[in-house]
Amino acid sequence: MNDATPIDSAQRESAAPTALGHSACPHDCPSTCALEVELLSHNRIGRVRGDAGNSYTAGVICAKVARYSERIHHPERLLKPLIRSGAKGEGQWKEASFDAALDLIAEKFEQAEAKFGSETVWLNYYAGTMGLVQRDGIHRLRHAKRYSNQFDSFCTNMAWTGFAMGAGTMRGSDPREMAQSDCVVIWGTNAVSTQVNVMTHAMRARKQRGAKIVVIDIYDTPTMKQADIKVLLKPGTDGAFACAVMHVLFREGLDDREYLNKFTDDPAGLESHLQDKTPEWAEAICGVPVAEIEAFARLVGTTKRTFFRLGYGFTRQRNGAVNMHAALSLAVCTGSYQYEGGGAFHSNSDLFRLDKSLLEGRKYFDPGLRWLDQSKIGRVLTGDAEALDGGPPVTAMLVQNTNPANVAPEQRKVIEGLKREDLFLAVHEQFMTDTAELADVILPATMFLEHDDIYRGGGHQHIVLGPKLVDPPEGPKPNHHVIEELGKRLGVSDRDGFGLSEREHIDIMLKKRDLGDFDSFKADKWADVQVDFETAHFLKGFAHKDGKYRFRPDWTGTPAANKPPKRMGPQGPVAQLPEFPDHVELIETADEAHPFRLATSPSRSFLNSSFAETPSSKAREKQPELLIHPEDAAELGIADGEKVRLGNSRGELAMPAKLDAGQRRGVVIHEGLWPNSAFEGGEGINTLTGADSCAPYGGAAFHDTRVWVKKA
Ligand SMILES: Nc1nc2c(c(=O)[nH]1)N[C@H]1C(S)=C(S)[C@@H](COP(=O)(O)OP(=O)(O)OC[C@H]3O[C@@H](n4cnc5c(=O)[nH]c(N)nc54)[C@H](O)[C@@H]3O)O[C@H]1N2
Ligand SMILES: Nc1nc2c(c(=O)[nH]1)N[C@H]1C(S)=C(S)[C@@H](COP(=O)(O)OP(=O)(O)OC[C@H]3O[C@@H](n4cnc5c(=O)[nH]c(N)nc54)[C@H](O)[C@@H]3O)O[C@H]1N2
Ligand code: SF4
Ligand SMILES: [Mo]
Repeated sequence: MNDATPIDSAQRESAAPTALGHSACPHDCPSTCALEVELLSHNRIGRVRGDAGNSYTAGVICAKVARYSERIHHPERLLKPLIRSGAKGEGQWKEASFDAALDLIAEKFEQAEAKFGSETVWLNYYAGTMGLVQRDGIHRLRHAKRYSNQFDSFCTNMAWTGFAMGAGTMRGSDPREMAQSDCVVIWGTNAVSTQVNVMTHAMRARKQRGAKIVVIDIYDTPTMKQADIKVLLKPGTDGAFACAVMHVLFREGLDDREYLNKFTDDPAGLESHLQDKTPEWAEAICGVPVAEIEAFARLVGTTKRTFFRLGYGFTRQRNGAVNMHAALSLAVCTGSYQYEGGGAFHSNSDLFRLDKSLLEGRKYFDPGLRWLDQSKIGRVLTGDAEALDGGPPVTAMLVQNTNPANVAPEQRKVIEGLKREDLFLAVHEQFMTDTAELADVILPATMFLEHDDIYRGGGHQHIVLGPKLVDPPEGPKPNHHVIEELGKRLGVSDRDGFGLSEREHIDIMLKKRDLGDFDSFKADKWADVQVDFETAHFLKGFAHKDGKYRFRPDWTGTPAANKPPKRMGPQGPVAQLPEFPDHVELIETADEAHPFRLATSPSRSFLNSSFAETPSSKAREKQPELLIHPEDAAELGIADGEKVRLGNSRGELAMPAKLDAGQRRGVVIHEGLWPNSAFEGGEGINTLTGADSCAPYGGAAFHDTRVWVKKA
């Protein structure tokens, strides 16, 4: 059965699973799992499972989504529009009708525009749902109204930039091929926690072929605990490690010279550049002993079918783009792309090619209007002239599908800005988040099973449909509804792209791509858009004009999804980027005043700031903690479980220490985006992280923060 069937009232009473619905996980996870949902009634769900018929999901999903009934039927879900009645953030609200709340938002937007011009309005959005219609439809209103543009920089910038600099595009070997590998290198992604399906395919290779699993990370993550070989780096040093490995490959003749001559720009130049990038040189930077560097080089140099699964985490450093490019260059050096089960993969985002121009109102897009960098929201809202890009102050906002008061760096500035008396803040949300608490108007939002949408799997190759399967409670409305209704009230509902339903937008995107339509997708559940082996493995050439991989990237000249618009120009300390793969000391290196390096890695049971409200996720994660090496703790006189303080120029926090020898000395780890209220003092982990741009195409370095730590 492919969709929800009508349920009679007798079945409704019994609460027994009566039907299965099919959907896609909407959360910002590269796995984008195909889901089977038990439908208990027209408005209640039971268990959620992975669809066994989908070749990537293969029947496996994470525990938090399996228990989605906890989230969708949560007693604290926002159900009524709320209008602030006390001071900002005080928690006093009066209820309103949805229409009255929309009227008020439109009125405030018009007033703000009359005073400061259209760019004073910021529609701030991101990745709460990854559905194309509900996530990206907000741009239709933005462009039609000539509101400020948003530069997206939270997530993909360094990773995609580094990869595209080398390969010229964002795709790679079919991730399902991992099962055909003899060695799977899981690099800078904590897949057990953040994209569990990587493990399904890697473990198949181990079981069926005796493949070795190598994990490269900065601490002993749940993924590293599963590894045959653990490579434990200091944060921000992957470039040094990759260079030394390539040095050994050249030194011992383990590079594939014939392949390099055919498919790469300058193998001789690379070899000579790597002359002094010895394992001894790298050990001093990255902490990995010479013998381990050499052993890893020999393993990947002699195992033809080595699959490099490159993650996001290791690129959340100020030198992240360089490190991604270095890791990819290593995969190219071995010639691994020539073999089934070999090559490198990061994301398939260039495979999908769904045309969103009507949905996003591209016709009205003006790149010359000012750009606001989402990571610099704190600077924008506190009047930093550079962050305001020469435009007026932001005095009216709709925040939809994101939680900047929690997830954005430089949190003190973000909160200070969101609390400004002269800022009108509307928030469209499912829960009372840190951001919603500061709103003037809150609109309740539907969840994915309550509206229609379509999803792309960045970590695989499926486009998956998520049709409406259950009725929402009385109150919440989809993002699409809010955008359409504001369009009417703000006088742009006659523009192209307005006036269509979610299904009509989905039909238009699918038809343009010859992929059928909403109804055929409802029967098929998904489409597999994988390209052929030779294309995926770049055996017809890499995606640069001359078909050659770039060991010498053109750091500001390569088109990539995240290239900042002309008006913004290249970002960060571009002049310091190296000619060839290298280690660049652009990171926040530890110093006497800040002897520790902090990474703020995702936790298994939260997804960014989502799921921090569900009972089973809360029970699993227990409390915010700081992982610290026992020898560091001993020096500071800190016992396990004891409260520590940590801080830097941006602020300070307190939390219990957890003694753990899983990382190198001088490295501390905090897992999870806990609500700010989970900390004493009410400030969250992003109080400590910085919003300065990474070179060359921007991005936030969430795992690259220097701090002091002391006993509280
Ligand atoms: N310290 C630190 N900070 C980080 C990171 C980190 O690793 N460390 N990771 C960064 C990364 S990679 C990312 S992508 C960002 C993500 O940051 P966000 O995009 O803000 O991500 P979420 O917390 O997943 O989702 C935000 C909100 O969207 C809401 N939401 C979900 N679905 C819908 C919907 O259909 N409609 C509406 N209106 N709302 C909805 C959820 O309830 C949630 O409160 O965070 C970044 N911040
Ligand atoms: N459970 C859960 N799943 C998630 C998320 C979540 O918050 N929770 N977030 C989702 C989102 S938005 C994204 S973008 C993806 C991200 O998923 P991943 O690609 O897995 O990226 P991260 O989780 O940020 O980091 C992965 C690992 O990189 C490590 N790391 C940090 N710095 C370095 C370094 O310099 N070198 C190396 N080698 N490793 C380093 C971190 O400690 C972490 O263990 O996950 C998605 N899935
Ligand atoms: S969060 Fe990731 S692993 Fe979990 S169901 Fe969604 S896509 Fe799959
Ligand atoms: Mo992300």
